Amino acid sequence: MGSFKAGLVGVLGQTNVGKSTFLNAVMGEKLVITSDKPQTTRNRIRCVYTDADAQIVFVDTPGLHVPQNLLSRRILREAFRALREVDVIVYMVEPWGKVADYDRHLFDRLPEPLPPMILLVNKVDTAKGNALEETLLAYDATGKFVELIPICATQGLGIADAVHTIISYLPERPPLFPPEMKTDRSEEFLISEMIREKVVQLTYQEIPYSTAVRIKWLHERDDGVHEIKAEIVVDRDSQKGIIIGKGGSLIKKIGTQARLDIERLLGKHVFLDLRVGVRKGWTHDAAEIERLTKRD
Ligand SMILES: Nc1nc2c(ncn2[C@@H]2O[C@H](COP(=O)(O)OP(=O)(O)OP(=O)(O)O)[C@@H](O)[C@H]2O)c(=O)[nH]1
Ligand SMILES: [Mg+2]
Repeated sequence: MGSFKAGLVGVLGQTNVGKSTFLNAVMGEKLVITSDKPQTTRNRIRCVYTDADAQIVFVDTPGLHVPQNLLSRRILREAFRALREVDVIVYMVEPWGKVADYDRHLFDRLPEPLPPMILLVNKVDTAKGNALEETLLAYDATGKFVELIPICATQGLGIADAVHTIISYLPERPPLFPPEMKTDRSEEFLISEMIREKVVQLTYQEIPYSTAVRIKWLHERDDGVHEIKAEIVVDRDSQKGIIIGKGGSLIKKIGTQARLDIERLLGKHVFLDLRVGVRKGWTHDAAEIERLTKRD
C-alpha cells in the first residue's frame, strides 16, 4: 500500500466535448448520461476508478458555456466549484485546429495557483487534415498544460494512456473511497438521470433544457423486480403533450429505452411507470431549480 496513489480529478471543458462519454469509457460502464445536445450534465458527479495501484476520483462537471438563464448559471456554478477541490484538472477540447475563444478567455481568468492541467483532445475521429496537430500545438502554446493527449472516447482510443498519465500526477496516499464504490450518487439519482437522458436524446429545441425527473416511488418486490414510478417535469403545458407524443408513442419509447439502461445499472428486472407533470416556469425559479436538480 506504500506507493498507492489517489486523488481528485476534475473533468472540465466546454459543453458537448465528450466529458461524460470519456468517464463512461474509463469506468467501463454507463454511470453518467450523455447526449448530442449541449448542457446534458447538470451536477458534479464523482466516478471512482480503482485499480491495484491507484484510485482516481473523477468529478464530472457540467460543460462550460455562456449562461443563458438562471438554470444554466446555477449549472455553471457547479462546474467551477469542482475546480477548488481537485489534485489534477483534465481539460477536454475537440480538434478544432486552434484554441477556442471560450477556452482562451477562461484560461486568462483561472485562479492561481492551479493544480496540474492535462489536456485531452477528444473526438480525434472527426479531425480533418492537420487539425489534430494544430490543436495540440495551439493548446501547448498557452503554457497551461503539463500533458496533451489525443483520445477518442466513443472508440476507447487513448483512454488507457490518459488514465496512466493522470495517475502519474496524483499524490501518494491511501484510497479515498472503498474500492468497490463507483459513484457518490444514490441509485435514485442515477435512475432519474437515465430517464432524463432519454428525454434529452429524443426531444428537440427547448425541451431538453426544460426537463427534470423526479423519482416518486422505488421499491424492490419480493420477486426481485424493481418497481419505479417517476415524474418527468416540464416547464410549460405545451411541452407535456410533446413528451407524451401521438397516442403516447414518445413517452413509451422513453420508458422502454430508460428501462433497459436501468436494468443494466441495477442488474435487476425493472417495472417503470412514467408520468409527465408541469411546473410552470421552474427553470427560472431558484427554489424549484434547487428542488428539481440538486438531489443528494
Ligand atoms: N465522433 C465522436 N463523438 C463523440 C466522442 N466522444 C463523445 N462524442 C459525442 O459527443 C456528444 C457529447 O458527449 P457528452 O459526453 O454528453 O459531452 P459532455 O462534454 O459531457 O457534455 P455536457 O455534459 O453537456 O457538458 C455525444 O453525442 C457523444 O456521443 C468521440 O470520441 N468521437
Ligand atoms: Mg456531460
